Amino acid sequence: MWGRAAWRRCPRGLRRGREALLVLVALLALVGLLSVLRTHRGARAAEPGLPRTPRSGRRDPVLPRPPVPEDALGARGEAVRLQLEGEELKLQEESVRLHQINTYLSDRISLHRRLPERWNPLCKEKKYDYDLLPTTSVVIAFYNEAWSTLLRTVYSVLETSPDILLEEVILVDDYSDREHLKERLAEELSGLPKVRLIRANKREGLVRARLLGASMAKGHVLTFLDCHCECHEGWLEPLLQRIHEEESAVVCPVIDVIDWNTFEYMGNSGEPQIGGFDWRLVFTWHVVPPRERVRMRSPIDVIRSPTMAGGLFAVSKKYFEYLGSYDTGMEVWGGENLEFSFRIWQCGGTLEIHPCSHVGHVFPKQAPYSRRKALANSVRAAEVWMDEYKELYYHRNPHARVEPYGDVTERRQLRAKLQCKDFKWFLETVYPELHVPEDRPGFFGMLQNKGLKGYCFDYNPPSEQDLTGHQVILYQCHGMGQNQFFEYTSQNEIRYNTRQPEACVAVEAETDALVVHLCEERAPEDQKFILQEDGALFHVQSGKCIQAERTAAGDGFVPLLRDCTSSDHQKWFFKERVS
Ligand SMILES: [Mn+2]
Repeated sequence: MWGRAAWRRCPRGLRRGREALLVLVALLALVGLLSVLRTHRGARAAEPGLPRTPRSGRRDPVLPRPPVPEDALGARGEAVRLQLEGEELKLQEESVRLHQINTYLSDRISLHRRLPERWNPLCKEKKYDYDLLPTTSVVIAFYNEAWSTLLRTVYSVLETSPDILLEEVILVDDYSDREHLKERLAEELSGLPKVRLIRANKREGLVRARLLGASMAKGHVLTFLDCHCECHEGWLEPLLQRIHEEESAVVCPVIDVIDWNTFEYMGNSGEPQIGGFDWRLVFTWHVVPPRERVRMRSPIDVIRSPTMAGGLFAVSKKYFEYLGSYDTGMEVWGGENLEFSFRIWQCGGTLEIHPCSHVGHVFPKQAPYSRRKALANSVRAAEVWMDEYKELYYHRNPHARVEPYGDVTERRQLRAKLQCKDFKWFLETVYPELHVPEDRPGFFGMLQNKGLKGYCFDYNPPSEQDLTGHQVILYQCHGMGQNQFFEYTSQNEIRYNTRQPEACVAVEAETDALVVHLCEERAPEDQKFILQEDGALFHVQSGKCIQAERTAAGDGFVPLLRDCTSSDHQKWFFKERVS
């Protein structure tokens, strides 16, 4: 699902200053102090079986939902398409340019709209002992978010969360400069119960903005939400119930898509997908594997997930601190979700998705800001958690090797202190579905031609969900890995395995062109090639060799099957780097 893979979060990061460090140190000290002070309160919820008195407060939502007329725009989460022209149309287009979300439409949809019921009907029958469940602080960081998407998030939390469970909503403004987020926002929020607004004094980036919010939180559980969400009925109880049962569980809601253009809520009650990653360390979504279905006792049991998307999750505050909260060496959003996922699993926790907890999230049209700095985050994750498997990542992203990623000494010390398991354990136990490349020396990297100098195998599928079926071409070798990365395996496959699922070079019957198909458990005959000692690439099934040739149209070069000769245009070799 491209929309979900393109998952982005709101605030951006800026460069970290010495000042920020000082603030952080002070905050961490405060966190430590607060957690000591709170130990007494925390102890009660952790001991089931003791008699306890019902808490004061109500099981009803913090705020009742005001009635919204049935015929109001998008009143039940349905798609809205405004018929606009002239000035109005311009304003709508402008809002999309600015936010990558149609905020012009959002401003015309009620902040209190209802969502259609899109959970498994069994969820409705679940009973909770509200007096036993821990309380939560909902932390929402934002940077220059549009008014209506932000406010709808806040109202949605207040109008769906039981009063007895919601300690507070903490909004963290990561130094926004838009006018509507200044006085006007403070004023609007001051009229709402349980809502606190915290302002950063400078741009912190989302990781540190969230930590700022977490450090002030009074609830037992931290629930992080993105700043353009809408909560489905009953979203909170399952998360808190699970953490009540198992303090080391980090639990994500099902993230339902809200369309960036029509604001249609596209949740569905079917089985949710779980998180994975590919060897570029890009987050991916997958169907629940059979082994996990066997483990689950019912369709509404939690689903274990190797990784999380990052924006939405609940975690015991104590356990979050034990795990080392966030890696504050990360400046921007991106890659931190994989780092946290590895850390949770390798250090003894579990990462789960609860099928009964649904939260809608507006996935923007495209990332509203550059992803460049997220590279350092991925490198930090690889350096601290992946052991020798980090090489598989570097092979596919050679430029990551030279990316400055700061100091990870403390994070490695944390790993040692918590006696975390190694990455091999993670791959074998938590994510056995992920194919681990062999990357034998001399058999991966750019697949370069000898006769046509400087040209390499190149495969550029039009999009992530349209990965197979296209032709392999030859293009000038660029040494950046990615779409020019291939691996020759001991199964005689030429794998295009920077992405998930893994793809393999194949020859379609009756043609002489090379295309890319999904790899299979055992390499099918049309995917078998023998890389001979003299550099010839022999296709076993057809008995022909791969040759570099100019295309019929004359506008480029392609590898084609031809009768074997001794031509240098039929000689190939792997190279890791350009120079
Ligand atoms: Mn977002």
